[in-house]
Amino acid sequence: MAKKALITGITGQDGYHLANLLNEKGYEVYGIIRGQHNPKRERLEKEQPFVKIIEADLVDQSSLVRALQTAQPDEVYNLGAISHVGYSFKNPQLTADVTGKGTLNMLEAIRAVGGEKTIRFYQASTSEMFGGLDYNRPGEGYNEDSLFHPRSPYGVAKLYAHWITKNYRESYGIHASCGILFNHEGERRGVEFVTRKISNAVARIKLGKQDHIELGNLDPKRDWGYAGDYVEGMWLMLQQDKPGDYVLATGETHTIGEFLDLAFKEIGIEDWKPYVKENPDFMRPAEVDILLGDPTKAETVLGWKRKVDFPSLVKLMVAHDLELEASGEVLK
Ligand code: NAP
Ligand code: F7E
Repeated sequence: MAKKALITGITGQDGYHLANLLNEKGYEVYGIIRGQHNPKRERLEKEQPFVKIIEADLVDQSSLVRALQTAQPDEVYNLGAISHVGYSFKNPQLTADVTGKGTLNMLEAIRAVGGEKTIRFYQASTSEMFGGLDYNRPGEGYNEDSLFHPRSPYGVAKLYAHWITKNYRESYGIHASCGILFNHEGERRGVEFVTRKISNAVARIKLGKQDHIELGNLDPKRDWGYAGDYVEGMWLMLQQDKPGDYVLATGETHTIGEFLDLAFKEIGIEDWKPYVKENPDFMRPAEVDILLGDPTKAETVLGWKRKVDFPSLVKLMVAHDLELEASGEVLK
């Protein structure tokens, strides 16, 4: 019998990669779509027709109960969230409801259908919970034992989701694991995130469709990996006999300036400064200055390792956007 998986956040970057991975592994894949006319539904139906769509919303627990009753999943991957840090400052209560309490709603739905012993649960935790104040393990990278100090409503909501997942593991014996994932990017990254914003702008500049890009703070450093590698780690967590928490990261950190260097070099431009304008609208009330992860536990216990390195990541994103922009297709 094929295993069954239910994914929240199926229309997001990770949902796309994870659905493909599980499909390749022979899973029956169910995906939750929210909204009465979600514009991303058409694309999902076209690109991933194997996904069985269920209409539900993380803020509506009754809809999650029905989704579980329909899918009868062996595994639930909770990727759905308000995931943009800047947006979370503008909509903090919505972020708490979706990103924080949405996780509780799903865990309670699992209890409501009596799935504590039969359903394995993955929670999409984040490096944003660490907050980037480099006082924990200076220079060594955050690991599963590092202190948390979230710096945004998003980070705080994710920390609640992280701890309620651990609490339900300890209280009700649910096989629930948290992947503490550092930034991961790729050709399906939303254009509201800095890497995709840059790769897309670089492609458009090359094709003469725009002449500059407006960005906020260029100094922060991030541990950037490729999303396709990270969904493999999510799946591995749920295949372990025991649940646990794992950092997935590359162990390297780079500034936005370094991303710009490599991206502009792909179109033959050595000095990007004339093409980049500072715009305070993209700055945040509190910034996470540096994120660097230590994936030793995932590498040792899960046998997980990222395959795509930083220069290859930038290259693949720019190449993808050059093709997309040249084709005239609308960026979705
Ligand atoms: P993403 O592209 O922003 O996707 C977020 C998904 O959540 C979308 O499918 C969105 O649906 C869905 N969603 C939003 N509100 C919802 C609601 N009320 N009910 C149900 N679904 C809802 O995010 P991602 O990059 O794929 O990340 C996946 C998860 O990992 C997120 O939880 C994110 O916070 C977390 N994470 C991401 C990273 C990273 O670097 N990418 C790192 C650590 C953790 P719509 O399409 O309808 O808006
Ligand atoms: O910002 C700076 C910005 O929005 C990265 C999410 O997936 O990863 C992501 O969160 C950095 C920040 O990602 C612009 O201030 C400058 O320092 O691409 P981002 P993020 O905030 O790191 C974590 C791990 C998650 O969990 C989140 O869900 O870039 N920056 N100028 C800018 N950022 C944006 N978005 N736009 C700019 O114009």
